[in-house]
Amino acid sequence: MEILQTFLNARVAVKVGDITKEQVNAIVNAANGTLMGGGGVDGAIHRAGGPEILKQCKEIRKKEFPEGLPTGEAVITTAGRMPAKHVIHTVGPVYGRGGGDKAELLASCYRNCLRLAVEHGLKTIAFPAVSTGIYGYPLSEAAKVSSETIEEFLGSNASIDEVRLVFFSANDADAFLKNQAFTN
Ligand code: AR6
Repeated sequence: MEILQTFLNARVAVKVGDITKEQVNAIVNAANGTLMGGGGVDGAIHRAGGPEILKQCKEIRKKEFPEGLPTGEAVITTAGRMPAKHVIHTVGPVYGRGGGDKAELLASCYRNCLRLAVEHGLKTIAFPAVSTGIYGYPLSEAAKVSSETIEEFLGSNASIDEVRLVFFSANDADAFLKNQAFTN
């Protein structure tokens, strides 16, 4: 599917599609703290990428996060059989659960994924709409948080060439485009 719109001198592109098919250095997974897979985009990524992803997730749990990956943080694995090279797994906030600043946690997801990409020398990264499915974060609110966070990050980091925002439906992409806060 083609690009619907670009922002920030085409360093950000918005499209509709299945993120497991994206040809980028890394795709982001909207995971949960167990890193053991799940429904939504998480299920699709593990199915498309094959068992090597879960194997590496288990290693990460054992070595680095025995209690689970905290909300807002991110880790990187292979993408297995998918066209992308890596999967960056992040855990978005559950909307409406507990206290804390949901927007700040969602911003941390985007920031930590981008930071990991930079640390691994990756130049292109595709994001799904983290937290806006099973975790219930309204897309209109998430659009503002993700766009502001991405713009701030790209403004201070020249090494990322493209951030692709991949929505599962045209409706979701439209909601994003109406509510995003990119300055150009
Ligand atoms: N490509 C792109 N976007 C997708 C795809 C796909 N193949 N599949 C779904 N989406 P969700 P969350 C969209 O629920 O809200 C899992 O069980 C979807 O339409 O996948 O962060 C995890 O294990 C929505 O816009 O993630 C966690 O337990 C967006 O991806 C929990 O769900 C995110 O929806 C995480 O919930």
